[in-house]
Amino acid sequence: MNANPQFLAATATVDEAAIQPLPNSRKIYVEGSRPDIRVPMREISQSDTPASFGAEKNPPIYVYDTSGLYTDPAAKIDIRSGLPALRAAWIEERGDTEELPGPTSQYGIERLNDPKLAELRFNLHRKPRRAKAGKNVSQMHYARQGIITPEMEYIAIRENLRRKEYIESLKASGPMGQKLADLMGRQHPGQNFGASIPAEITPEFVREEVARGRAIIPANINHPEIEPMIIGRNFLVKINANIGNSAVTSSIGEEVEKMTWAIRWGGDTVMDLSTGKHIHETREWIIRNSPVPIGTVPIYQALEKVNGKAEDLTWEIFRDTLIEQAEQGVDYFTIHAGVRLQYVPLTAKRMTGIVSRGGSIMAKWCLAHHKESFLYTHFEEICEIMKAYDVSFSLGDGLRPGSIYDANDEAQLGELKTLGELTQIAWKHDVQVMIEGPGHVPLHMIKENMDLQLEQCHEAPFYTLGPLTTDIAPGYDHITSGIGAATIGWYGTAMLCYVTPKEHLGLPNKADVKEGIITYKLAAHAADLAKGHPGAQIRDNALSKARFEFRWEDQFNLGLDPDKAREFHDETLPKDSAKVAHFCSMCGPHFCSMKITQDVRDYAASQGISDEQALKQGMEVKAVEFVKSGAEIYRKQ
Ligand code: IRN
Ligand code: FE2
Repeated sequence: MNANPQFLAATATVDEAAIQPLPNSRKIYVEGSRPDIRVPMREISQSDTPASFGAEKNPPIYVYDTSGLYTDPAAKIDIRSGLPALRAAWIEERGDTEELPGPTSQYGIERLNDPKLAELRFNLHRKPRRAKAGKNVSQMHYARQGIITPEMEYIAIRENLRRKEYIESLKASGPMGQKLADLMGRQHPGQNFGASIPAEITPEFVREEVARGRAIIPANINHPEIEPMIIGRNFLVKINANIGNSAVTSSIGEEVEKMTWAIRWGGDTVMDLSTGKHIHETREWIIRNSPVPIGTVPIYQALEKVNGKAEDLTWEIFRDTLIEQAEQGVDYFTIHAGVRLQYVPLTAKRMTGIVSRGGSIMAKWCLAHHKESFLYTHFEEICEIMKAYDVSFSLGDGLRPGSIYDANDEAQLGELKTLGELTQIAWKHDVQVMIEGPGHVPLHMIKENMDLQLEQCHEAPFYTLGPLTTDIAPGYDHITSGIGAATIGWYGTAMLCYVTPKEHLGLPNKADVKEGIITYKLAAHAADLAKGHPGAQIRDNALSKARFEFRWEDQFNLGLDPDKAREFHDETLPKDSAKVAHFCSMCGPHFCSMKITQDVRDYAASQGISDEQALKQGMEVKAVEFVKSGAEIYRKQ
């Protein structure tokens, strides 16, 4: 990374392309019980059904929006001052926190006093907050006292996506609307393996799930900029995108840009895995500009502080790092406290040993000192820090399998059991917890992994890296893992950590980040559908209808990646007229099944018979018609 602090000024503007609203999309805000609860959603508008299909009005649909103010044309974006502190009033009015005069971590104080860093220092006047002595400011603590926070209400509105209102307004719009409401509202029941998702998410339901530990709301009091979200198996499946510089690449500006890019395509949380120089400053810039929760792996930075020598790590250095990051506003910490001394020898039998970075750092420390991990022995003290800022645990899977060969082995399952014990300790402190999972697991072993996690970790949300379902496709591991992610999401995993095409090969660039996100968005949605998440199918139904009616623009815009869909369509049929054509280049004009089906329906309607009867009775007649019309098209060309 460039040593000259000036580099930041040069790159500190948001990429214009990344902040345009998506095509035919508009950001709307749904207001809650108070005017400062304004929940963003993306409204995608559609064109009318062509006359030949019945000239219906297709009302806009609403989708989950993670992109923050960046896609709101009314917002003024200045990444040098950061996003507005949406939650500041909610945090303050609870009366249980206090503003500190400045950072209290030793490292934070050093950075603040280093004149060489003046240019890189973000938002000089921001003062960190901390719980008042004896107070616990976690969402779980409030939930367990029966308090519904504004964050919980916000989340309830967000998860419902105006589905009920959408269906009601369709119904109210006349007979055509009623028909549409029926079409849009119908979905397969799904199979959810014990999850229980209500038809309508209420703030009280959010509270109950958080109190029970079945869901978490990552929301550090020092990250008031976030738009609250929830991770739990009775809610929409979420995805995480990893970003971060290494010693060799990227600048702060680039990392901020990767974050805005990741949320544009649907990243629900972002993890900053930076290990290079200026980690502290990079993180500050990312947090101040991020509307989604930010996670980190604090042991990475602690390791930097001891110049990469794992054996030199101490509890004191780690503790100071936790406080430093908690005061900056990190919303969840990956902590590999399940890597216990006794498990390390079990990894000797493996094909690929320990593949987790954090896991290998801790294993090395344990072996070098022949001592139990300080993360494990100081776990209660870590809980004390977590509850003073409301940082959630993401208990790391330091012993996850790094190959199909090692899947569900003793080391992995031993660690999982320990993570379950630690969960109960954290819950004793009302600290929020999710559990990280693998890794590499073949399809037939995924269910066992999920079931064990639910049982041993007492239904704390599972957060898995894929898993990759085969090892034979370097370059395509977003796909090998997307298959596993959809599967484990269906079984009950609450958040899926994305894998990009560069997995095992190199650091992802912007294109890889997008590819990883879209792949994981579709895996998460496939899981929601399979679980029968209420209303999940509305978007599928809308897109299918657009596809059937040859509303090409709507088909692109309702999809996860409108740009790519349009680009692919343009490759073979570039003309504007092709966007209204009743065929695509895949089958051409003569073999389009959708067109043929519509012809069958029209024929049935004209004969006053059902589609099936039409198919039976009219086959021969239709056959002759098709030959004729086909011949006509040939002549025209
Ligand atoms: C997610 C589930 N299991 C692991 N992860 C992610 O892997 C975690 O959230 C973080 O982004 C990264 C940590 O990697 P190491 O340190 O375990 O390799
Ligand atoms: Fe791997």
